[in-house]
Amino acid sequence: MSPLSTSNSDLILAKENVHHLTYFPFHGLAGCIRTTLVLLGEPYEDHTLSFKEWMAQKSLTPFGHIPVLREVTKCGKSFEIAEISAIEFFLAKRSGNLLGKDFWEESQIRMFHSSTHALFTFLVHTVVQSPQSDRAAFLARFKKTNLPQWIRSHEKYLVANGSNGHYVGDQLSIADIKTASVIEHLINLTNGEGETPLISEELTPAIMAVKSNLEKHPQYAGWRTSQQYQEFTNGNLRFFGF
Ligand SMILES: N[C@@H](CCC(=O)N[C@@H](CS)C(=O)NCC(=O)O)C(=O)O
Repeated sequence: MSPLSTSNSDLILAKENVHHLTYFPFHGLAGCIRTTLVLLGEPYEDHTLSFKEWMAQKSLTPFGHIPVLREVTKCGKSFEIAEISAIEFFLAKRSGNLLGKDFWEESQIRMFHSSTHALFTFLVHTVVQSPQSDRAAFLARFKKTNLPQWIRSHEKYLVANGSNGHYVGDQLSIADIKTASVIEHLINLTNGEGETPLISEELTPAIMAVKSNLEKHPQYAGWRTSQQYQEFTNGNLRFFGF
């Protein structure tokens, strides 16, 4: 990867570029990226890897992890970008309207996004990386401390912004997409038998408004009812259990 020259920067902003996302066949940590790609409505190809295919490709990726986004321009030049947050902000900036109206709005959007990203990566990484024998204790602690703390603060800030389904102002941002893309997994995590639900229309209406607001978007609604979305949901339930 070489630093972008001005001309590369121009090339990368071209609307006809094809976005190629490589990840596993589940939502995992790629929900916000896939949602943003769907909302952009630009040419986009989703490449999923089995674990065997991944092991063969791991050393070829920038940091040995996926997702990785490859941007292919009309003239065949290709640019690669890795790291979830970097990809999300790359797409948000490229979209031209997911980072607020000014620097302060963007800073707040980054703050809310970062809080949700930290919560969800902590959950996914610990579930995947901790020994099976430690998982129940980890999940119990997550549901008792980390998740309620996130819910309390996010509900509070969303109410303060008027419970309009947005964190900042009255327009969709990458922070809204981030929350909307993790919420159904957090609900699955806390809605099992014998569990105490923590997120619902009654308990957290402002958080739920972020989800329902995004679901009004025809492209997103269409993707959620697609077979591919359902397959990724099934993959998530099999692999993570939420
Ligand atoms: N720091 C990376 C972490 C991404 C990550 O954890 N990816 C997991 C999948 S959810 C992965 O690549 N797992 C396979 C591996 O590490 O070999 C990012 O932000 O993109």
